[in-house]
Amino acid sequence: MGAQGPTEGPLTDEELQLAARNHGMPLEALRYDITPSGLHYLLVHFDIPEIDESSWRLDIAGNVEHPQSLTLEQLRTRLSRTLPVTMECAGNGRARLRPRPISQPWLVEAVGTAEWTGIPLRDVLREAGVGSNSVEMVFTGADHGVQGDVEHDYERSLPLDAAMRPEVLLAYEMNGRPLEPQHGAPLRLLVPGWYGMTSVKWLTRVTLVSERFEGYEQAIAYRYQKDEADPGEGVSRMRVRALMIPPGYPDFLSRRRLVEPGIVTVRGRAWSGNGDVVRVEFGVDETWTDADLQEPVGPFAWREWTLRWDAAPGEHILSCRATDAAGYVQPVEQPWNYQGMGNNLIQKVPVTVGRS
Ligand SMILES: Nc1nc2c(c(=O)[nH]1)N[C@H]1C(S)=C(S)[C@@H](COP(=O)(O)O)O[C@H]1N2
Ligand SMILES: [Mo]
Repeated sequence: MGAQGPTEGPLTDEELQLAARNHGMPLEALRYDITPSGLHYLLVHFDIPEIDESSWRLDIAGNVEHPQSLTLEQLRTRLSRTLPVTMECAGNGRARLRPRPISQPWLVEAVGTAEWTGIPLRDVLREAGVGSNSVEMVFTGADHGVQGDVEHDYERSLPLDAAMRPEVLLAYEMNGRPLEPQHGAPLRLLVPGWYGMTSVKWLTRVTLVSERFEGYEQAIAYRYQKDEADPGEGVSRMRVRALMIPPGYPDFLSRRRLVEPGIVTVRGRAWSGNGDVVRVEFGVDETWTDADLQEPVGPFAWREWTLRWDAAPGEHILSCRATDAAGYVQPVEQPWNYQGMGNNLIQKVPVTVGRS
């Protein structure tokens, strides 16, 4: 159970076990503005906890003037907000790295967009009264386990300014239905624009603290590190990324794509945690053309892109690359970090056009 270093070897039993519990979004589901709940990606570190909703409470604790212990009913009767939000796992793309960090072996599909309903966290906090020397909020989930030899509840923190943004929700519905067990029932944190680890599921407590939180999932995991000894930098907002629906149809086992020659409309989605995506380029064998962009699904959600491609017979490599409003562009060459975090290398899809 100790930390395992990156490997060049074949997939391990541990990775297979994680891959069978968690799942990505099949790329053809990029066709939906809002990902049907069952197709949304899933990542659970430990076990899905068993929670009795009638005795469950959300505690607002620590450095607050009026500590609270709220029932689900009390939360549900407050003024709610519904937001479409694109969420991506910070480890997306990890399994393509060489050497490969050992963890959930995502390829590119750890993403989804759901319509989340909940109450703005800041409304609850303003009522509780944030103590003047608070610097961070710590969010505690009901799940518990061991990672890197450290036993802990799943806990993450946010600086006050990030936590008090109006789009940060205490969410109790996903796509118009009560949260399902695997997505954090009865209540989860939802932090639009940030990688998924921030959005703590099975939330039981929000604690206002006057010092930086140093828990495992904050200070050890989710860091951009050069190597094991490097303290690194905390992972936060989602890096810009575009994905395409692989065109044509697949070979069952290899999933290699077969495409008929002629005009093919290629479609995909692009998103960023640093403002709107402003450009998507589509590449055929490294010749790039600008794609057409549709309106974003929401201020914190992906936008569709399309391109008409005249598919010539032969073998081709298709790729796509997005640029965001902050000026970030996806890398064409593989960057690397020790935990395999925030890897937004361009997607490449090999296709065979015409029967060989
Ligand atoms: N309590 C708790 N919250 C959690 C996790 C977890 O294991 N436990 N996983 C996190 C990670 S790493 C991601 S990517 C998202 C995934 O959310 P989803 O499974 O609803 O897509 O939840 C985050 N919140
Ligand atoms: Mo994640």
